[in-house]
Amino acid sequence: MTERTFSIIKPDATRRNLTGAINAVIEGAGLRIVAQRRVKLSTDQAKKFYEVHAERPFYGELVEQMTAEPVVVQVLEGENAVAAYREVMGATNPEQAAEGTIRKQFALSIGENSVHGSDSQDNAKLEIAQFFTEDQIVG
Ligand code: DAT
Ligand code: MG
Repeated sequence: MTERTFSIIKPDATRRNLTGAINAVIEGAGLRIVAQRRVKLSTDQAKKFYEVHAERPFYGELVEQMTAEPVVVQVLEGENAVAAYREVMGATNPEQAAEGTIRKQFALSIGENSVHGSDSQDNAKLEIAQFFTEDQIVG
């Protein structure tokens, strides 16, 4: 089924000029970038986005990293896009990420792991709505 997922190219990657290289992996996996914008997240935006992790010990560091430099927010579309993007992203910890995945190739650490991708269709819808209106998504 064709569906959409939400992606963020994180500050560690934009800082190293890796937006194009990461987009090439995304497109190579058959996902279409149907919306994309570069944005500097505010602390409030980053806190809200990662609210589910608020009680975790790494939450403060995560919010700091996500607001340190601009990010690129994206909507990706394709066959089973949520699962397909999680697969091409690789494991959260880059040491455990499979060969050829974005995190294996580009991540610096478990915290600075280059990309975010939604973990379910429900979360994809909620995350997309935090950054894009329907008319900004051109499939
Ligand atoms: P994912 O981004 O693979 O969905 P997650 O939702 O569990 O992973 O965590 C969100 C982000 O929080 C993750 O991309 C990086 C950071 N993070 C997770 N676990 C961490 C840890 N043990 N130490 C530092 N940062 C961590
Ligand atoms: Mg997650």
